[in-house]
Amino acid sequence: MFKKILIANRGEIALRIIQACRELGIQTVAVCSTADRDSLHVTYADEDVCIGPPPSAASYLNISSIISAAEITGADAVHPGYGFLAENAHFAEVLKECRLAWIGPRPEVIRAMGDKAQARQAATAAGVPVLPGSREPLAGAEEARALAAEIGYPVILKAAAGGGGRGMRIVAADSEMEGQLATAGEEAQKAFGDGRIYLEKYLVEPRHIEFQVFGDLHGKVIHLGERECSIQRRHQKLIEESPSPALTPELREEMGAAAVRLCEAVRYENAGTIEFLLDADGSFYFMEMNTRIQVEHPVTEMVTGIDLVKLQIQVAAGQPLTLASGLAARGHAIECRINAEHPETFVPSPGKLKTFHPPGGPGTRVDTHAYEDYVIPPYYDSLVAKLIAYGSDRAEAVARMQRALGMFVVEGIYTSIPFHQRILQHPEFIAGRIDTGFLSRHGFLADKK
Ligand code: MV4
Repeated sequence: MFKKILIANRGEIALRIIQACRELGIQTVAVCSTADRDSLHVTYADEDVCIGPPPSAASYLNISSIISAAEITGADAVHPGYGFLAENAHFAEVLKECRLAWIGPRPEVIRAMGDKAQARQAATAAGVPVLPGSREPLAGAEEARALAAEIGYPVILKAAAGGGGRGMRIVAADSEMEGQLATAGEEAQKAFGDGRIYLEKYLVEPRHIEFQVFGDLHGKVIHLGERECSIQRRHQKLIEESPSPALTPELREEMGAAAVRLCEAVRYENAGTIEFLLDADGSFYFMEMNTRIQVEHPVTEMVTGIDLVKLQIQVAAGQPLTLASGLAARGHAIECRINAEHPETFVPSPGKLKTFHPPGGPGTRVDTHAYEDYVIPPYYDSLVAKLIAYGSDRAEAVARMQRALGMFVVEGIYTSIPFHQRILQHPEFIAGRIDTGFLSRHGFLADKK
């Protein structure tokens, strides 16, 4: 087992990794920017190293500073968390060259799945359903128009180097194709330094359902059930839950088996997520793979009873997986992401937490790095806390979430708590009738003056 892990991240996930390390008897090294010196991940780590000024590019994305921090503290492994360098294949490679263990999948797999067109090909080869579309990135507008005519409009253009909704364009008709393809290519080139675009049939208001997968270093792959993540705004998830109200046991088994097949085909190691779109008729299609632990991992932990972050560390150290796929999940878990932002305009609201009382009580979990008098810096994402409610069934989880949101007191900044309260009391949400069109259809995104 590792003796000392450097955590290449900040905020709640850095703290979450420290909790896992402490339970495993592993020493921890925090890294921080000068804006994060008073952050709890620094307070709780056994050692800490300042790696640069506030902008992420100069600190949490600064590979040479992070590797120097690992070397001077004698760490033997690095956990990347999510975001920042978590899906940077180059970082994983450099660590290995420095004899530091990487708590994540092999760099080749990170790179292959990071190319969304290549990931689509891998899914097809593994017999996992994908939406009708291009096998290779598009060569030009002629090819795009011919393919779209064959598939039928609407279609969607996606950046091969994108993911998570960045650089997407919906094309409703042939007359729009040439212009949209040019814009998509320019945007992708600017954002990712890679202008390659592929095309798919566009599904209208599908559900977003993702499977938690795990691979060990000995070739075993399992899945740990799904998360329903349809409540999103601008491709940022706001509420996640497990299990999905939309899946039957049969569909769960079929989708889980497909997720495992793809991971086996690429010899996947460590924690990962296979994202699917689920159509209203029960058809599912591979969308993309995330090669990291995700923000919403706690809902899977609550219904499976498995500590996914500890499992990541154990698997990276070579321990074999002893769990079986699709083990019986128990009960229901919902997560609300509490952001430092105005609940109606979504304008970021950094600043000092004058009051901070997270709720407790039965079936309630709060993952946060915040505390009273903590100052949320303006440089990073706006996540202040993840509130997770667990119940024996969905109705109990919803009731507990409503109760916990009402008892969560934050003063000094705006938060998304009131926004979550409105969603949690909506009859369609309570009935589980949610899809990616839910927020706009029910007026949750309407501009308020
Ligand atoms: C789609 C789609 C419909 N059809 N692809 C958004 C996030 C990124 N991972 C891909 N996304 C979508 N891809 C096809 N072929 C609809 C979305 C989408 C979406 C997906 C999940 C949750 C919210 C969404 C909101 C708008 C669009």
